[in-house]
Amino acid sequence: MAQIIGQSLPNIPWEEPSGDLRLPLWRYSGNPIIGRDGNAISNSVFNSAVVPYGSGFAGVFRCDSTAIVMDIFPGFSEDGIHWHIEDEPVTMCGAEEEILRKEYRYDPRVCYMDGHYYVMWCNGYHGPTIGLAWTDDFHTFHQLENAFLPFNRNGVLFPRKINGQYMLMSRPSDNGHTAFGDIFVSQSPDLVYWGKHRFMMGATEFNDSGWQCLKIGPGPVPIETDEGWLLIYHGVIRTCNGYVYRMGAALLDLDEPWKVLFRTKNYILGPTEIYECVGDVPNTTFPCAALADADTGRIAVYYGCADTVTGLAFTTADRLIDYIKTHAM
Ligand code: BMA
Repeated sequence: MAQIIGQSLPNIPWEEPSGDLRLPLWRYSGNPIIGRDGNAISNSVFNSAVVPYGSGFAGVFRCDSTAIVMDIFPGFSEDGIHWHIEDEPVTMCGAEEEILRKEYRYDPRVCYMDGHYYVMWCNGYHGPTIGLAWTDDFHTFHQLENAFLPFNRNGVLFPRKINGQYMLMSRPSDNGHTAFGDIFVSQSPDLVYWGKHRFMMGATEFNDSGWQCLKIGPGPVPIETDEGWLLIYHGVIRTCNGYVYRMGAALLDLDEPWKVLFRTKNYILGPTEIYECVGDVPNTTFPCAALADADTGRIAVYYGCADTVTGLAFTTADRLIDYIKTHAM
């Protein structure tokens, strides 16, 4: 039995699978849980992040407006399924006017660490880079320096220091719909200065694992288990109809998390449902958050569907880790 190392979460959203599963993840029967009209201004609500908060849950949501302007918004929920997303975007405070200047913000992740909730997102600063902030209440957000120079996307913190260092995954990119991408880990003593960059894993050869042969990027904040860090990530293939985004999973070394122990050859979930295949960017399943219950091993994954709505899928640490090992590259 793989053991999740973390908090118990008896109120984790949950539904048992029905029928035989071909894949280790199964979808919530009420998907999508958030529609494109999730708040007053939204054209679409997707690629968003949630965490346990108080007796319920809080999150930071990507809402693209009906002007198609990308920004992030606080949201709250009692049960992790029904969400109230605020109509005003996250406002940041911080020391440097230069860093507070807003271009665009998207694809947030949230991680609880050292008594604060840290938010990472793709932050426009003369091109996409990794924005960082912390909050205690999801109303006042304290912005830190951008972690990197542009161009970079998919910044995802590990939820604790490892060997005395904060660790941040990222996916260096270009300024467009990047046609390449590998995952790196960077280290910092203070969440400001990042270095000691290590290659973690890259896109595959088409003939080895076609669904992740163009680019990959980290998804939710990794889940610590006694078998390694459990990472859910996205992988992309370019087809004659454009990019297709699916999900994979890997187990990473606990002390040197850029060392990949196992990585799935098969995807663990991909766009097959109508709300994943039809929308503003068809054929996209893009995971950005996972809740985990250390007592039962239950995991609930939040993912963007077709860049339009938000879905929920379930697995357990046992089932997913077994799948990773038995379907490794
Ligand atoms: C990526 C990001 C994601 C998006 C995906 C598919 O480059 O912009 O936010 O889900 O493309 O459009």
